[in-house]
Amino acid sequence: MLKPEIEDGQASLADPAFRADVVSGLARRPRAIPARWFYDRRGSELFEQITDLPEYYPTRTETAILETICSEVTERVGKGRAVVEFGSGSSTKTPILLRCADPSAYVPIDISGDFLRASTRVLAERFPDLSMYPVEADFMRPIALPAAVADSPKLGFFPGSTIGNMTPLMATDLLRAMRASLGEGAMLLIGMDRIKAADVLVPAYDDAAGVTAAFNLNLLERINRELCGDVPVAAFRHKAVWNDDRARIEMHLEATRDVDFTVDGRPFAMAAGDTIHTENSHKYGARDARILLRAGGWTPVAEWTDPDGLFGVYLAEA
Ligand code: AVJ
Repeated sequence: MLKPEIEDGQASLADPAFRADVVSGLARRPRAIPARWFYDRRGSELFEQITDLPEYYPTRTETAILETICSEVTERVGKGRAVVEFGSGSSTKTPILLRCADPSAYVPIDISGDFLRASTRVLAERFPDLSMYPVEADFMRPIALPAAVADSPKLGFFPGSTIGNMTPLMATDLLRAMRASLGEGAMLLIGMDRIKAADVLVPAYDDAAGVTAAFNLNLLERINRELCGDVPVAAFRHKAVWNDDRARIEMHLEATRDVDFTVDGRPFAMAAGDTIHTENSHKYGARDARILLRAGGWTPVAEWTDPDGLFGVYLAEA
């Protein structure tokens, strides 16, 4: 999920989809802006810092699991599959899999062509003999994979608990789309963060050093930078709450006083205590994960966790 941002995020380059999501998200109740907009250059840097925080266990835990299980995964799926990664593959987890799975090809899929090209270039230096076919596409919809990998069985790779950003409805849609994209005989290796005590979960999203707060607040700064906004960022505070009913961490930006501001020339008002919902991070127990996979058209065949049961990695077949 760590993304090498290319452009500088100047106002002239505002993405029309960002504009539309922000304007409609601020107009709706409850206010909500999709989490994907966190990742401009600054947001990607801050996310990288989050992954090193003592409180943020997911990245280091999943990386350790993948290192431990990689040869077992290869035994189960067989060598020579085409590895298809959903996301641009700029994390440190991709090389772990590519090193041991001995794939016939590597196909990273990402909606941002810039991220995709940058991370593929970095990986190509490390794996000069591996054919790589980056695909610029929205992986929420079924994708036609490059003809060069048509005859190889596929191993889908979706690490990072990125699926946790989606509601279960969106997540099952995505799993079905992945199944359709990967075709007959495909397998899927996917990471999902587990449900655990709120006093472990909440600090992971509200760290003592304030990095996650800066990450969340950067969304407002990005709005000001790219959408000609005048949001008074200092009047907002980062909030992370565990929603036990929906088994998810929610991040919000809460107005600490009444505020008026404009974005893209449109006026908005918030009262003290009003929030903008900026992220969901759903957590799945092992059974929940299996049910989610089955609902998405996949049959779970193996699962692994760390010694503390913090994070789950699942292997499923189409
Ligand atoms: C990249 C979506 C997996 O939900 O844990 C980290 C993003 N947000 N801290 C997560 C995130 C706040 C992260 N994912």
